[in-house]
Amino acid sequence: MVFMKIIIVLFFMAAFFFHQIAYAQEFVPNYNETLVPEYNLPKLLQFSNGEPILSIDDWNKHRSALKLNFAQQMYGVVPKHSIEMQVIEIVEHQNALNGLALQKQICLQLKQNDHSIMLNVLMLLPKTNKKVPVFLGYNFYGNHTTSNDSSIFITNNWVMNNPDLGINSNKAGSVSRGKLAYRWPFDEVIQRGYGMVTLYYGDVDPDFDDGFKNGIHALFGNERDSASWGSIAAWAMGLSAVMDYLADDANVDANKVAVFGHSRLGKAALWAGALDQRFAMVISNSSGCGGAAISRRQYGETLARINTRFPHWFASNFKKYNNNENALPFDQHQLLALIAPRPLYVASAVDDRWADPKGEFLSAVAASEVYRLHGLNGLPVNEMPKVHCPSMGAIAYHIREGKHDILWYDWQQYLNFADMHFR
Ligand code: GTR
Repeated sequence: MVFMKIIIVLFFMAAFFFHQIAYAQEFVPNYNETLVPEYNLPKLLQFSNGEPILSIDDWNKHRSALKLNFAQQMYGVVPKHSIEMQVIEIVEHQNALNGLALQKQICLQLKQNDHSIMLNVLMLLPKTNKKVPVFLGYNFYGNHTTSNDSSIFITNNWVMNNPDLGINSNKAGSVSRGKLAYRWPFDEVIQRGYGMVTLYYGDVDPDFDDGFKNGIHALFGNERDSASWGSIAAWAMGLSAVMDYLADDANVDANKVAVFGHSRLGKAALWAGALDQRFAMVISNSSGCGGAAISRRQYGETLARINTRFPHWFASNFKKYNNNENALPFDQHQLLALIAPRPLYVASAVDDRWADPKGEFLSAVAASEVYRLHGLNGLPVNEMPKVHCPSMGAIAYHIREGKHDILWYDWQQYLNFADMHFR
């Protein structure tokens, strides 16, 4: 009997495994614009009963329902009870970056009953008595990868293997120190009067499918249903936890915190910005499918593909829409609209077709309607701008040369956008 059960379980495990492999091998992304299916975007200025949204008040009423819908059907609903946060330690270095910056490393503990996690937050700030605006965003492989500064702590948490960075066995070490510094132009950001705040996303929730047993999910118990939160919602919650800290930091202007993220971390930044209105600006760098890009276009990465490859990112309800995008009760232009009227930047790269640059752009164009309702101009253009021709209103968009990455060109635009809205 026991033997039979083992055989049956093994059979199902093998079937699941081969299905995943087969799917991964079968998937051929569409990069042909003429093969993008016809679709109708759900209307932005319409209540779910079909009544028109005519005022900001109407929008705010609808906004809560829309947010809930995104949570239940896509990113997942976060459990209600709150967790405790404590600042365990702040290590300061007055002369970081050759004397240019104040560096702080803050250890935040999030706790619930007997479970706790530690977030290690790295801050680089201009040396001034004034409170400064900051950019807050996750890094992919640990704080120490953002700079060669040997005082930056190395995370003990699980990290994704990456032979190029010398990361094997899911363990970070000093070999990867500074390896991604090109993504973090600390000197220039500080010289422009901004601070930079970053933490490793795996400190909040390690990025693998562990059945939601580790990371921040573990602080909330094991009860789950089809609408329960995935990892993107967990990372969004981590950003809000850091915001809780920043609200009290003496060096930070808490009314000018721009939350940003690249790729999967751009998806997390958008969802954090939609949920937490303390983020005064939101920047999505190549966030693609499940981020800024319109799902209904099915260009590049699709819902079926993202849900198969990363089953832990979203609520399991989201899988209902695999190859069934038209059944979605919303699309990603509505996620962007949840950020209105706060300034929003959407950026793409030419060679990053997987993230569907055009789909990201169209989403920003569509979301502009809600910015206009607020008396703002949204994105100033309706036609896709040429490469390296950023367009900036309350919504901004650019497409740059090159691949899926966050580069100095992107940062230059984000700094200009911040100057436009924060100065
Ligand atoms: C890809 C994934 C994208 C994007 C990217 C990244 O494999 O398909 O949705 O998130 O990873 O985060 O770099």
